[in-house]
Amino acid sequence: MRTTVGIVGAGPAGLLLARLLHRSGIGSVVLESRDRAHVERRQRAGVLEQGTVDVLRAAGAGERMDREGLRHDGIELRYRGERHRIDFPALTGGRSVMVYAQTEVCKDLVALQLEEGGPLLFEAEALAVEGAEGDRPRVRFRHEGREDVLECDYVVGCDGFRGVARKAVPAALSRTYERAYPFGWLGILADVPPSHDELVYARHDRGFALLSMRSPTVSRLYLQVPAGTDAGEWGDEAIWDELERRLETADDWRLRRGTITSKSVTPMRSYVHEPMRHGRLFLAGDAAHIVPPTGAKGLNLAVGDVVTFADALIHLGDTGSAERLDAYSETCLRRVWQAERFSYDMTALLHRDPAATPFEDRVQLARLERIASSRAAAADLAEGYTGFPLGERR
Ligand code: RFL
Ligand code: PHB
Repeated sequence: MRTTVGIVGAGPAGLLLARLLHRSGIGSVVLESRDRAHVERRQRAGVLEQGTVDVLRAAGAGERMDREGLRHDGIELRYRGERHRIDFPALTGGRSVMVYAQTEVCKDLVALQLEEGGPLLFEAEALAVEGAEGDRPRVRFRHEGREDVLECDYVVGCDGFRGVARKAVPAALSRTYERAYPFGWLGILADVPPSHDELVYARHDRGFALLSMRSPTVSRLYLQVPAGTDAGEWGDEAIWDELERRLETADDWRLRRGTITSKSVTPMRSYVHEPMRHGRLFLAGDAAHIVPPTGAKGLNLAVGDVVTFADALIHLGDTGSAERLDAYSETCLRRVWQAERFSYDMTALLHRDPAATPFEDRVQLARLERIASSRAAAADLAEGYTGFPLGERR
């Protein structure tokens, strides 16, 4: 099999890239190791930055998002029983975010790709990317019990943190930066209307809690738990009791309880692989970098990477100049590191570090008070949350 761009992985990065290329008349083949149902059901991100929303619309993939997504103009920070709203449009000159689940983004993109786009092969596991240094890179893969080779002009590794594409960068050329956190998130989905109309990020002496949502009738909530926690250790009532404690306010706000339909623990990690390009292999999304979910940045970063790649390839076709393609890694990494910093700061601001001293705990509260009392501090958070510019070039 032969194509212009071989895409490994049909998460949001791979699916959106295939769509962007298709709209510009560039051929691609997407290889995805899991089946369609798995890709469409994997519970993950919920918040789309303004820039991501604009990209999905421009790619002709925004119709259902605009109908069913929930525009959010702010978030609430909660600590010591106090509630403080961050007003995004007022602090950023009009920006907001959209709550529309990653599962739905993926469903929309899969449907469009199967209807209009190039091949999207499910249960096609990439085994290795080879020949990245030359001008005919290949993806070796297994599909329907047979091994096959996809020959390409370019390969984009969109195969997530545990994928194979990154392994094709020689160790001597790789630099990795990593931080593991001593806690994770226990996440639940529950059949109950959200208890607040905006997301609530709560810092509590017992640990962080987050109230989010998937729709007007489905809530998504998270609890900070020690690293290595098994979701099975937590009974449903214990989860609701703990959420109630951590989200408690001094006023008459109440948490609504409902049937829990899913329960899982996510470890928290910061990770960056540099460079994001090796020869004709380009890494995009979680294949190149991971952020802890506190800043809601992972999916949005993946979108930024593939937009940068697609723009650069289109520019090459239009002008003959490979300048943008050559600058891919550098262009992406500038935005990646801003998101890494923001996600790290949001995590430190809101989580209980078991090793923190009483002094550090007080500094954490002082940081929250600073955001609640200074427009400049609140604006910094609002700018970071609503997103850093997409595909920014020098
Ligand atoms: P994905 O989504 O991991 O997709 C990679 C795909 O590659 C496939 N694959 C392979 N295919 C073929 N051959 C192989 N050898 C392969 N190996 C792997 C996989 O099956 C998969 O389909 O990466 P991508 O596309 O880069 O997308 C990244 C996002 O999924 C991720 O950053 C976000 O989900 C992170 N994230 C959030 N991001 C946000 O922007 N906003 C949020 O609110 C947000 N909340 C979250 C999150 C991630 C979470 N978890 C579970 C990590 C909340 C949570 C709890
Ligand atoms: C979610 O709804 O899954 C979600 C929202 C905000 C975050 C992380 C996850 O920061």
